Amino acid sequence: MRAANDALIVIDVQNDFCPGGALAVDGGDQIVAGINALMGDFSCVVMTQDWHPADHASFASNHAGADPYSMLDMAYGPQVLWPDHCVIGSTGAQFHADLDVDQAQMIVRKGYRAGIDSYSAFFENDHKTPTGLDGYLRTRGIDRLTMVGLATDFCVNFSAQDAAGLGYQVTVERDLCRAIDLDGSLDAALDAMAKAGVTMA
Ligand code: VGL
Ligand code: ZN
Repeated sequence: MRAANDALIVIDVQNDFCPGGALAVDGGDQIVAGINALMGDFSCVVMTQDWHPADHASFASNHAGADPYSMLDMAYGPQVLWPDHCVIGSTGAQFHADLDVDQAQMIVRKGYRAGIDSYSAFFENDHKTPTGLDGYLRTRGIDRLTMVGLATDFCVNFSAQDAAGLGYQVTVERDLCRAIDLDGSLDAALDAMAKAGVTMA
């Protein structure tokens, strides 16, 4: 069992990020069994759930003529336009059927505001609007985080960087993550996480 100040953060292990889903990540389903086993070691387990309204600004379908995986400049910075995914209430937004959700004490939903995306478990993509997770962890006395899930180069990456910036000691378990890898985004993410002081295990 890990110490009482350790938490496991399970990022976006949802149907749409697994094979057959709308934004499928290669091998996304291969990490589920390992995550289920690892959760048993932690007295604090948090899951995040990408959770978008159908008119979400990160969906290419909501921008006339825009292709999925193209870029758009938003007020808060550059944004990748994604295929519609993790729509509130849809099957794609549900956790993978084999993920042992019962082991989570807290589920943080993010990306529910139509005008702004939220990759990170801590801040929306303006890097300012909090999700509330920092308060939850601090009030539970947590200062060390292990992160796993999908996708290494987007939601895991931004969550890990934000957590390090907030003063948590952060380890990403790479074997229990899978990447989208859009135009070198995985290498860029690994670099950025290392610079932010995140440990790769
Ligand atoms: C994610 C793209 C869009 C992720 C979420 O979980 O990494 N990526 N929404
Ligand atoms: Zn999303």
